[in-house]
Amino acid sequence: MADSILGDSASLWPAQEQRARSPKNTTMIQKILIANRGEIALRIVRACRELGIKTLAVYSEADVQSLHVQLADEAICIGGPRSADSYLRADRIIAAAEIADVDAIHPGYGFLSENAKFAQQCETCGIKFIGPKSESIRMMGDKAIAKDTVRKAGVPIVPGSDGPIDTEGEAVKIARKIGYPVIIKAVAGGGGRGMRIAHNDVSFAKEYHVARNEAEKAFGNGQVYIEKYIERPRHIEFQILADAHGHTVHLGERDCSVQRRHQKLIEESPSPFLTPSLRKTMGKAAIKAAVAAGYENAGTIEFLVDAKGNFYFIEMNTRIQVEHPVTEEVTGIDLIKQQIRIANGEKLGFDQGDITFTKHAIECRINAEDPARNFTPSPGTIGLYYAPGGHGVRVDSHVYSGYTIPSHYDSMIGKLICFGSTRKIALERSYRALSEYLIRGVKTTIPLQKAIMSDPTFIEGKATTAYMDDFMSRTPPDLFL
Ligand code: MV4
Repeated sequence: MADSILGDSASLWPAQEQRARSPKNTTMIQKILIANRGEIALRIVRACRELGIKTLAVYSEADVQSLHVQLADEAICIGGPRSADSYLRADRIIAAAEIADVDAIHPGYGFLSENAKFAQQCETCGIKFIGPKSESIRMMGDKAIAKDTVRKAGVPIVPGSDGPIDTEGEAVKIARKIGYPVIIKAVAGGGGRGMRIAHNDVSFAKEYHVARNEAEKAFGNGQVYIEKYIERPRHIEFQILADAHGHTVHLGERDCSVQRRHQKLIEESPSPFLTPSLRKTMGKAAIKAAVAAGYENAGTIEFLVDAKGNFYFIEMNTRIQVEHPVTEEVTGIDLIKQQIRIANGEKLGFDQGDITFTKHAIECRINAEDPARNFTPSPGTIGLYYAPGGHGVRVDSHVYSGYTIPSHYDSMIGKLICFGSTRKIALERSYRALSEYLIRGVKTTIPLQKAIMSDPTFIEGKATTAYMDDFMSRTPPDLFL
């Protein structure tokens, strides 16, 4: 703790007092291990506090001064700074869980959150994995099986191959039949990793082999499948909650079209593109997809939506997502608490008809990156840190003045969620809050996000997944200084 601006004591916050003020815990789950770091670890600590559940933080040597370590009831160091030596070490995490006698593990997002083997190990050890059954993770982790499963349930999918294609000859036949352009995707991929686009037979032959080799290297599974390439789609995903008693609801959509190289920069709900009738149709399809997967806990159904309003299932994410606060602010439902209650075996306390969408929310992911230099990561020590506040402003962040951003993890240092009764208010509030946000010592995406909040195309709700490339090419880099 020597390097922490919080001083020499273990924490500014005496755990004793926190425990004394905790509400009565009505769940069977008494203690949760948080197998993550950063803002999501802090988010989970906060939910547990309000539920009266004790928390165990696990952390790497690079995260000694992390807030989640300080705010948890207990903390165990599980290894070196590299993820592979700590947050990805299932064996050490389960050992920590057993030593500290926790009832459940919350995996957050990234790291082991969609690792079916880890979820299964938890199940075997009698520790609740706060997420779906390992079998659902395995099924949805194979993107070809996922598509086939939801297709059989009547959910529209992008036209393409029926499952993986193992020879170039067969693949090129299918590509011709689908019609170019086509996209080649890794069965074990997802989130944009391992995708190649082909415009004709010649480029297809090349991209098919590149895709297979990349997939083999990245995932240890070289299988690929083929889809019609949808040009300039919107990326719209539906939030699902499903309890262990066969009850599944959706909590509306998030429009995540503003991305760069598959890194989302801004997410919002409701989508400015969806009509009430399309929202209803897609929501029903999302529930069908989750039910087909035998899904339990919180999950996300990802769709591509074309300019005509055709929608296609592309994949399911079997974890809580970074952008979950957007849905929380629109619906008033705490998704992390719901995850814990579902893992505890409780019934959902509401029906689809009880869920109302009364607000508009916009989230900006604040990354320590330099947008003017091709988004190069900008790790280092934050000098002054001042977070915005006021009506309709939420900041989920683990950083503070004097915090050193480790270079070993992703560059997200916080999320700014602004909400109000209309999209216009959420936009104006986002611009205002971004202007108030001070983070000295490292470059951040804040100036870029301010520029987007004042860009007519974004303001008019016309952003597709092609928006960021277009915006960057028409905006001089000095606008982000
Ligand atoms: C596509 C596509 C076009 N056609 N599939 C990227 C993330 C991954 N989940 C799926 N992705 C895409 N799949 C077909 N058949 C375009 C993308 C895509 C994209 C999707 C969502 C958000 C941003 C994107 C940026 C480029 C490509």
